[in-house]
Amino acid sequence: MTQSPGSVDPLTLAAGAAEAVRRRLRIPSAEVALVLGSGWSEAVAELEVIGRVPLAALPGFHTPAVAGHGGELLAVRITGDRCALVFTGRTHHYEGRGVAAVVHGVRTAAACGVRTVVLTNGSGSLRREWGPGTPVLIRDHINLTGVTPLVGPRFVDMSEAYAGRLRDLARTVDPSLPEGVYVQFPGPQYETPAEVRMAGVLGGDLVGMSTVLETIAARERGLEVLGLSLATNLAAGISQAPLDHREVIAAGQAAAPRLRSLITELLAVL
Ligand code: 8IG
Repeated sequence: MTQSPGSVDPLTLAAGAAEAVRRRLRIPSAEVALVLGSGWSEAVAELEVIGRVPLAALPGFHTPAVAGHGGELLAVRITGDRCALVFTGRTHHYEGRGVAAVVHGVRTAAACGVRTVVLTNGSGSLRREWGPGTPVLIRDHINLTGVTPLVGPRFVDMSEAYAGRLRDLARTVDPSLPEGVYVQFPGPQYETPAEVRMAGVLGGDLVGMSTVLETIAARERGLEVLGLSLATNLAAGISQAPLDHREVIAAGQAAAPRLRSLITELLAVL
């Protein structure tokens, strides 16, 4: 029987999942994990896949519910004997499985020995100049979900949640990458125009429904985080057009060649 996060201690569940990952993927170790969000599924197309397992076959994982998200864990070769773990989809907070389920991938990666996690997502942009298909480095975040994956006196430092060192490395690969503040809303409904204006007043540049809780869990485990957001639409009220998830998928497809080289070159330098 597959245990669900919540019924056992989350770190014990992650340790068990990591054991299953090592057994199923037959890789000695991985230093980097990559989580593919909306619009990013094509980004690993150039990488050599050396192992794959359905997420649902690993303790504590579920098949992601969102169109455009995959449901596998891949092992890809970076260079020589260096490997990365790639989660082709994620569990979102709005799926209602609880916060521990949302961050189980990050905790499992940490239990596999990963030191660096690359979290990608699709987002709505508050900046007109970051039109659909613009990749943006996440400099900082604002958690508007009202929840946290941490329980108890875990006073984790979040003053550099997204490592400046990794953002600098990303800019060696693509100097044109802008930086912004990502605001996680609970979803699954998109924002009202008033909520988007609020996010802007608070200092946000991008709005989305993921990543922030995973970053918190990653920092608690001591992982360095690189956040990459693909602005797939202008946020509600920035553009007058209604939002449509198909637009998200189309923006990802249009940006695919750029995202492919970005991810391939990035993994080589991380
Ligand atoms: I893709 O405009 C994508 N995800 N909250 N708002 C929120 N999430 C998103 C959006 C958006 N676009």
